[in-house]
Parts: sequence; structure tokens; C-alpha cells
Amino acid sequence: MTRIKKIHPLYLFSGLTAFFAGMSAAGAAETHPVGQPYEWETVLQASASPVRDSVEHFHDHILLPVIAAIVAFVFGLLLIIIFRFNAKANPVPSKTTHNTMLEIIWTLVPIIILATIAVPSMKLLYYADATYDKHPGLTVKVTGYQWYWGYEYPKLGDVSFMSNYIHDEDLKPGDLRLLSTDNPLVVPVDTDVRVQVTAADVIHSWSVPAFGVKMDAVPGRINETWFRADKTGTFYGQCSQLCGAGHAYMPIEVKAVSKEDFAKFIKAQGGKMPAEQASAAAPGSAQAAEMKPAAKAAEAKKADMKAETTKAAEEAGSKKAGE
Ligand SMILES: [Cu+2]
Repeated sequence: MTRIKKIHPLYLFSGLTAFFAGMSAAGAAETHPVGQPYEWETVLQASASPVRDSVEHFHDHILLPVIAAIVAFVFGLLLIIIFRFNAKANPVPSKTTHNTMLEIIWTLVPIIILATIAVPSMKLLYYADATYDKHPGLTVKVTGYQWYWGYEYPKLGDVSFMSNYIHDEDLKPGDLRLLSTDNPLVVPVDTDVRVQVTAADVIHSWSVPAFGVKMDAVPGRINETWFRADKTGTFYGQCSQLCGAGHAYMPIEVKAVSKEDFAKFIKAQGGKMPAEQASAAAPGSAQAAEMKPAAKAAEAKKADMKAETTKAAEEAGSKKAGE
């Protein structure tokens, strides 16, 4: 009777970790296009925002080691069972049932593993959530339609446009099929962008992998998330909630540009940057034009608040008059 020597689970574990490490090293060695998928992609797209950095950290340093250890452990158990307890090696099987200690362990260990994952997972979830504790320099409203996206810059005048995919016959060199759009969303680099997501018909989902953003667009509801593009470039995503026949034909294209280029873009669209709004609202605009950007922003905020208070007062007044 032959008895196969026990395989130490540690060997399996180190083998698996070496495999995963090799895989991610191979991914890092080559330079891949930023903000878009590429052929034979095995790792996550390169990050371009703080939330995505955190997602990557969570994946690489918590999920991957835990999952690798579990796979190695279960695989080791299977091998032990196959070789040590087959009919040839173990002709008279034990009839033992129940082992209190073992049952306590196999209940407790998964609980500990889940708790270990849950704590950083919730932390990340709240970090990626609304912008209450951040300083959004731009608010963008995203509306999902069957089957295209609508973009608005609510605080920069009347700037809004639709974003449709480019048909195959109209693709120009450099365009990506089912990823490029006729009107990309343009945002300034290094700015916290508050994204308010909603939909006009069915549920869609606004998702840009390089920013770590995936937010459901629900009719009659506004969901909020944020991102900060930490480099200029073009970043692509797709609608990520099955929304009907044209689901595959409503890609997302975000262009992160310099702050100057962003101001130019808004001007070209007929909108106004906060600084211009402030100088138009406040008397002595020459003085306002000379103010430092921070002072300008404060002034803009003040003007904004003033407008809001006046509006509220007016509303209250008209309500009273109506009564
Ligand atoms: Cu959709």
C-alpha cells in the first residue's frame, strides 16, 4: 500500500502568491493606454483618481491575499482527501461524526474573515460616497436616457448637452468603437468634481473605471458621488445597468483638461465660470478682477448664497401673498 506524503499547505500558498505577483508584475511592466480597456487585460485599468487608488489598495492588499489563502487552503484539503482518504489508501473509513471544536472553528473563522473585509470595505464605500466633507470645485449633473447621456453644469450658466456614441461609419482615427462619443464630458484636472446622477426613463449606471466611479442613475432620484482626475487625458466608461436594447450604445467619455482649457470650454458653450459670475454680480468689477483666485471663489460663494437667500425670501414672500 502506497501512502503519499502530506503536501504542506504553505507550499501551495507560496506558489499561488508567486503566480499572482507575477501576473501583476507583468501588468505593470508594459505601458498600457490610460482610461480605456486594452487587449488581454488581466489587471485593473490604471488609476486616475484618489477613489480608484483606494479601490486598488483594497483589491491588492486585502481581497487578493484573503482569496488566495482560502483557495490554497481548500485546494490543500482537497488534495489531502484525494490522496490520503481514497478507497485504496484508507480501506476502513472512520465513522466519526460531529466535532464540537472543529464546528466552532469553522463558524468563527469565516466570521473573522468577513469582519476583516467589511471594515475597510465600509470605509471605502463612505469615502467614495457624497462630497459633504470634500471641497467640490465643480458640480456636474448626469442624466441617463434610453440610450445616451445628458450632461449639465448647473452652476456655470446654461451649459448642457447630449452625449451620443459614434456610429461605426463615422469613426475617425483615434476614436474607439462604442467608447468614443460626439460630446464628451469635460472636467478640469486636480479638481473635486461632484457628480449628481439621475435618469429620465429607466435605471442606468454611470461608470468610469479609471476614476473608481459607478453610480446608479435612478429616475426621480439624485445619487451623488465624486472624483478627482489627477492627470489630464481621456477616460472611458460604459452604462453599467442593463437598460434596454441600446444599453451597449451609450458609452461615457470624460476629458480631463487643464483649468484654463476648461474655462475656455465653458465659455465656448455659452456658460460662465464662477469668477466671471462674481464680477458681473458685484459692483466695481475692475477691483473684483484683480482679486486672488481664493478671494474670487469666496466672493462667488457669497454671491451664490446671497442669490439663494434672496430667492428663498422671494419664495416665502410670494407664498405669504398667495395665502
Ligand atoms: Cu443605460
